[in-house]
Amino acid sequence: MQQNFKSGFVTIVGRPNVGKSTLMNKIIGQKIAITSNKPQTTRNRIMTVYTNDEGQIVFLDTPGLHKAKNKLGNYMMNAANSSIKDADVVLFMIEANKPIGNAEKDIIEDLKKVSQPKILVINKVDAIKKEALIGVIEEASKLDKFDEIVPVSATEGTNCDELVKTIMKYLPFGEPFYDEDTITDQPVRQIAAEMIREKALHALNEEIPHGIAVMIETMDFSKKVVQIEATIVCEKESHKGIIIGKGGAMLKKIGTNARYEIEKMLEQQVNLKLFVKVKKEWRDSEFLLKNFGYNDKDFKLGK
Ligand SMILES: Nc1nc2c(ncn2[C@@H]2O[C@H](COP(=O)(O)OP(=O)(O)OP(=O)(O)O)[C@@H](O)[C@H]2O)c(=O)[nH]1
Ligand SMILES: [Mg+2]
Repeated sequence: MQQNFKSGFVTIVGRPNVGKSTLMNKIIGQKIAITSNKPQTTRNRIMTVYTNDEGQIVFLDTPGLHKAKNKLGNYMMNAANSSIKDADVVLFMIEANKPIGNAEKDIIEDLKKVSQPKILVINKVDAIKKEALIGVIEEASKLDKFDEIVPVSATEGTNCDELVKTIMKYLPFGEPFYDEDTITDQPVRQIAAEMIREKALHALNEEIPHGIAVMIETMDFSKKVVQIEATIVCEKESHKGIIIGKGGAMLKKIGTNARYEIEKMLEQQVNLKLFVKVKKEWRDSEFLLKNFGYNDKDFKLGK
């Protein structure tokens, strides 16, 4: 390992839907975190690793910061806030095509307490005109709380190299934390469950996506075709009907789309069977939340 190698943890925080997971996936060049145009897509802290000749960045993607309305929400906010504590550098992401509002200003106020270097990432520059971007950067400069401001487009990849370089500037020198082959801390089962949840998020509307959890019941690699059985949990009988759809059409669509993604990830053929179950108010049940895998150290009892 060269002597001046850098390594450290970089947390990405921001309001829901600003593109945190999209950016992380783009930089590491692989789809690990699921993304959607619905807020509160990410529910866990997701670690991924990016390594180049200069150093290693361990990214922590976090749930979008919002006012929690249930225990799942509390869990998500704990996951985001504890990730800030673990970081060497904090990325705060906003969207170029939305004005900086009170919600963003409140977070910036909170970030004042953070002693680590902070980079303001202005995402979605592809969605506005160049002239408008200059105005956004000017407004952001007035915030005066950030060590750097980097405009990017996570979907197009614009300026992502520049962002990596900027992050490296602020990382401490040190040995890599993970070997070069490590991409994420997420087990294959978890990524598969998330891919199913993503396809459900894309296919469903209104409040249904927020009340969905996915559990992998079996994942059997013993045959040529991987056998997966998974349950989509929802909160109401009426939601169950919509998820299944007319003659099972909706569930089939979710299943086909999810199978395609899981096959790409595993590089193997998959036979995916989906079931739907109702668990009323699971988002407020500590027992069920833990049962669904939301059980890492960010779970604070009684909050
Ligand atoms: N036009 C445009 N859209 C983007 C860009 N980056 C992300 N998006 C879209 O923004 C939406 C939200 O992206 P996510 O990556 O899921 O956002 P997130 O910040 O991780 O959201 P939460 O997990 O809910 O906090 C998706 O529809 C993305 O395709 C970008 O650079 N340009
Ligand atoms: Mg996300």
